[in-house]
Amino acid sequence: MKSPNPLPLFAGGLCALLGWGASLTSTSPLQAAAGTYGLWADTDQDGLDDALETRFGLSHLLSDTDADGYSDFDEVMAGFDPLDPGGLNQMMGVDPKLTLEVYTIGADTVLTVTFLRRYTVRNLELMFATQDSLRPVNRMALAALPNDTRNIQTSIPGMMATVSRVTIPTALLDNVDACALAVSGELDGTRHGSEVSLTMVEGVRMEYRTALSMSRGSSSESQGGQQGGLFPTDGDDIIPGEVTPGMVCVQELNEVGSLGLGSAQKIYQVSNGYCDMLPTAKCFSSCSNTIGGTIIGIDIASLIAN
Ligand SMILES: [Ca+2]
Ligand SMILES: [Ca+2]
Repeated sequence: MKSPNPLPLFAGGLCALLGWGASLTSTSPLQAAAGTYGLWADTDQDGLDDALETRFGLSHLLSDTDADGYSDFDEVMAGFDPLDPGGLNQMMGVDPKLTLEVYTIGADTVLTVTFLRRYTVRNLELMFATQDSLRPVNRMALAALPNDTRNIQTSIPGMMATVSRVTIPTALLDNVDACALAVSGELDGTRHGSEVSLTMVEGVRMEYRTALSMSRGSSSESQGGQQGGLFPTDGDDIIPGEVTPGMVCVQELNEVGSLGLGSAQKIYQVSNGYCDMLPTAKCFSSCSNTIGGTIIGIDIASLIAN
């Protein structure tokens, strides 16, 4: 685990955004291979950016990949599988949701916060956790960065959706091996939240996902603890030693520590790592070498209870 590098190049500005110093001159930004995805690009205009559609194994050209009448965005927000056609009534009774997604395109990293609600959104807060701390992201610094907010038409009865994106320099994340981001806020008067865990594997920033992506295709049973898979945050990244296209590097985690607000910051150690089937995923020859590594998480339930 590298230590945060306290170089105050942007004292009070971008440094304050994520809570530590970042040296833009000493970093090595990831190289985008073919530039497949444009920043904020949402070619089929369904509310999911192209880079996120790829993460979920969806078509960025078709707003309704499985042609069941519900857009990919609606299905992802409602918690249904956008690759499995559903019944006509599946969108009834969907709850308000707040989600956070992260993707990287070379020197830019996009944080996407999506609200699905009937009425109001209040008291939004973005949190950032490393091995050593959990702290709120500076709201003023966040607002000064390139950002975009749009409303999305949904087919979910009574629900409105808003997608809000902000672009941060990828270099801000280069001094940490493992970190987590979380968003929380009040939707229709009730607190909701979402978190993303990021970790570096052989120079590539990977996202640890438990939801959606792992709900289909993974055939192995967990041996205990939390189970999820590693996905590159940059869809153009070539994974070193990628050996089995269509498989994902599955990680089994055991909680080994916590601190921060009400113990909301969690430290997990990888107890098992192996390749398993998952269409559109990637696995790499050193998957099992990640055993013993650390993944940082934010316990949303305890965070929003504080
Ligand atoms: Ca889209
Ligand atoms: Ca669909």
